[in-house]
Amino acid sequence: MSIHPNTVPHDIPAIAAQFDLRGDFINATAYGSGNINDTFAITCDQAGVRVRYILQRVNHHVFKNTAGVMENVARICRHTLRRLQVDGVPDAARRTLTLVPSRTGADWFVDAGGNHWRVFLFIELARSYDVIETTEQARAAAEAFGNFTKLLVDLPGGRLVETIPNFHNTMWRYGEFQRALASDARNRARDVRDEIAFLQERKADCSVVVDAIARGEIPERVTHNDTKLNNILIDNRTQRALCVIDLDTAMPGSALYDFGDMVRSATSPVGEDERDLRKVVCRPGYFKALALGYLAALGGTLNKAEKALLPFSGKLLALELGMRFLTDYLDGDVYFKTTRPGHNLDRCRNQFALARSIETQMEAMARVVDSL
Ligand code: ADP
Ligand code: GN1
Ligand code: MG
Repeated sequence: MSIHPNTVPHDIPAIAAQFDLRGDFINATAYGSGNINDTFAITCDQAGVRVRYILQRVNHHVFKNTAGVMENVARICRHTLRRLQVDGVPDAARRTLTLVPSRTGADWFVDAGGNHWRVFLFIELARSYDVIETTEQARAAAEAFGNFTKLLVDLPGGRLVETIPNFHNTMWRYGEFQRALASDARNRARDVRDEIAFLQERKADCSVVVDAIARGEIPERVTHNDTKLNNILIDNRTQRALCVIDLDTAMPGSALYDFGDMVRSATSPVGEDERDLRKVVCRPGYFKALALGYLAALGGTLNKAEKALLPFSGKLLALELGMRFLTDYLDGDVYFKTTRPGHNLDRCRNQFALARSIETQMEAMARVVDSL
């Protein structure tokens, strides 16, 4: 395994001291299970009370325009808070991410090594789930992600920065896979003949949404683009979706990317790391719950072409992510954080198994969408 850029240690107390934290630093622990950024929970003593913050290092190998990412995030946070306050929604500070300014009053801090750091208020009494537990969570999460797109319709200040160009351009991703395969930097292609064949048989799927966008049938919307279930905080007490987090990829996109990524991440009873592929299946009850929730928020907004492609979008996003894991495996594990040899390949197989499961259910899924 290569040394991933994210394994480099940092002086966390010194970095925390660069932010306007209201209290004395007590400790910092690595937090969460994200694949990209480094996340820490910081505990401070605030005049006798323990308060926590989230400190994050934005992965600048993944997000090349780190300042653009931070500007997007700051704009979205401010807009969301304003809207919640105008609407008189209670508990507003738990329903949106809130940036804590640096000592110089900026929204983020850049250290001597060029790392971009930010701090959010820690949203307490809520948590994210790597594997969904109930259909009610699925419905609530889908509604929250749908409302996120709705909320950003009138975001002031123009178009958001495209933080990762071509992020969900599946055809471009296919080109990247072909590039990795041709160079075969780690001599690993020989281990993945079946996966390569699986993907090549589905090459035509990769252009379905991008072509529909190019023809003007699918509109551009502000989407989250990383709607896996652990990017939403669910309230411990009410079990309702509380706050959409991980806003780094929020940018112009398609509703199909958000819905598809939810189907991919919330319908299987096991997570992306599961190696027993017999357990990786798309459960129809969870698909229905996601469709119910998403359409409750955006049913009146989505056009006919978008609705018609909702079942396909789950297959597409599972295929796309599996392809991204495969590409990273071929490249030598340089993009996603990995914790064991073959981790990316295992994840690829998991996502391809899920794509296969969705593929067999697309007609039934279409009937569900029609019935809603
Ligand atoms: P990554 O991009 O690496 O996935 P995230 O922004 O999703 O990073 O954060 C990782 C995890 O940290 C989340 O899944 C969530 O559990 C937790 N988290 C992030 N922000 C907050 C917050 N403001 N309050 C509480 N927990 C948070
Ligand atoms: C990454 O940051 P995180 O862990 O929420 C990735 C997503 C993938 C996801 C798969 C910027 O998301 O695109 O779907 O892993 N984010 C980026 O778990 O590449
Ligand atoms: Mg995340």
